Amino acid sequence: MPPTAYKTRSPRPLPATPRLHNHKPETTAAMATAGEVTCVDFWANGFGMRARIALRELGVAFHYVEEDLRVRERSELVRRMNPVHRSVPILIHDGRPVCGSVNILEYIDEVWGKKTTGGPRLLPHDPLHRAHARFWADFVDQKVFSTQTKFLKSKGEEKEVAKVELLDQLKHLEEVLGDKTFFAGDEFGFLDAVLIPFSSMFHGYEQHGGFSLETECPNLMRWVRTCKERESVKSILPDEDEMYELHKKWYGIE
Ligand SMILES: N[C@@H](CCC(=O)N[C@@H](CS)C(=O)NCC(=O)O)C(=O)O
Repeated sequence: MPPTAYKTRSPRPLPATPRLHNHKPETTAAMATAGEVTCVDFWANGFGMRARIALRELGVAFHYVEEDLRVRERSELVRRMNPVHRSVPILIHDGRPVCGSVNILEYIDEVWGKKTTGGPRLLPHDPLHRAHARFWADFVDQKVFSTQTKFLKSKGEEKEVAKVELLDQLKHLEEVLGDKTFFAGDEFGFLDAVLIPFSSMFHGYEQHGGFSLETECPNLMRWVRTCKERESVKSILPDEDEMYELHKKWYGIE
């Protein structure tokens, strides 16, 4: 079910001054048609990093509003724009919200991706490749994310089981990537944007599990390094130590 606020014909305007503007709208001609774009997110939210990376990849200027997830209560803006889940990221385009990170990526691609002019776009042109990209994106959300949570939350035998499961899932992705530069080939795209935020926890995985991802998944680690050369990724991914420290607090890891 779409968020009810989406159905509102005349949404209430956003606060005149969002609380934090990390990404000042740029003013090139290519960006003039973007309209008013705001991304509400928390700096360490892997789901939201996807949206922010995609906006940067497609050169869409946007305002950034930080929603501090360390605080229990959700802001009025989040409750109003995503009343169903009260989660971030939320992309607000000309006052109307789009929720759910994968849904947001598809929206960004439909609105700002260059389908016909050969410019940057996220989803592959070929329908079968598009279906594969969506399949593996779902795998990341349904499998990798929940295994990551289990791995970080658990101790002893349960943690060992989750570790094996997580490595197994990462090896699946390693295989899907193969020796390609990016998941869809030579161009950074949808599945790259979906997965690369998880790499900010790879260091945490290694610390927590006592393994080396360079040894276990060399292709994936090469891909991480290549992605991190991109301005879009470099500017959005947080420091890996800070990420792990935050997760340690969240999950009570000693
Ligand atoms: N499936 C959603 C998941 C978003 C989500 O779960 N966001 C969490 C942070 S990881 C959130 O905002 N939680 C609200 C809260 O903690 O109060 C997406 O892809 O956007």
